[in-house]
Amino acid sequence: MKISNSEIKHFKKYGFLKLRNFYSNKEISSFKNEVNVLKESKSKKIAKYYQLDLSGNKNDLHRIEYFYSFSKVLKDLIDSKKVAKLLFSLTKKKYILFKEKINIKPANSREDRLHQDVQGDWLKYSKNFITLTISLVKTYNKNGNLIIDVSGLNKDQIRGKMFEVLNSKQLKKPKFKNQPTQPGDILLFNGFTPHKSTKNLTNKSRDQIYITYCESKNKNTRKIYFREKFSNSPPNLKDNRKKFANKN
Ligand SMILES: O=C(O)CCC(=O)C(=O)O
Repeated sequence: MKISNSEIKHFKKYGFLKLRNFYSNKEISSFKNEVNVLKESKSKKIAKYYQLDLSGNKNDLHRIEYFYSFSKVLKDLIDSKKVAKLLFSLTKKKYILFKEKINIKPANSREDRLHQDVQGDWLKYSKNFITLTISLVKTYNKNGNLIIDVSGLNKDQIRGKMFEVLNSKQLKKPKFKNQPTQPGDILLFNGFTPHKSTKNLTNKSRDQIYITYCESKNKNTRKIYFREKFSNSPPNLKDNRKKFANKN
């Protein structure tokens, strides 16, 4: 798939880009099968995170991370020439894998609050990140599609504090726009681009794959990142926070 000059310009100007039908139905069904295998996997080598649902009574799997070496299908996707070419067209630089995760937004689950990815203290690993989001299902406002600040005014600078929810008042004239997708569509956004998503108020899971690449000469960047992440935030089987039903 060849990306046009206007799409490249769009990414540079606004810090994000949506591309329709980047993956075929066949590719998506193979990714979905693999995600289901990982959901069921009992392996302690991949990292799973659970979160309370909106009732505050049920712990649901909501993130799977660190599967690169344990899933051939997803490793091939991450390392594919198709993605490398796309990233090179957008940046003219060589990007390497920073982190990989599957964001599961189960039925009846909470929102993801406004943030810039670099607020996770990412700037110590690299100055530039791009996340490739692949929709495995249709996403729309009711099941919590991604909502991106499309103003292009906040895509080059960190605006929020580390590990804190971003307040839209901290942003320069943000313009939030829903980013509904069909299976096979992708969204690309950089590490500064503010984004969030609403609750999933449907009875089906909203599953997306998020692969983040970064510009770094250090081949161990991902390893170092995950080592630090797991020591600060180890995989959990239970969301230990107090019940927060409908508060956020
Ligand atoms: O899965 C979502 O809806 C948003 C997640 C997100 O913003 C993130 O993982 O950085």
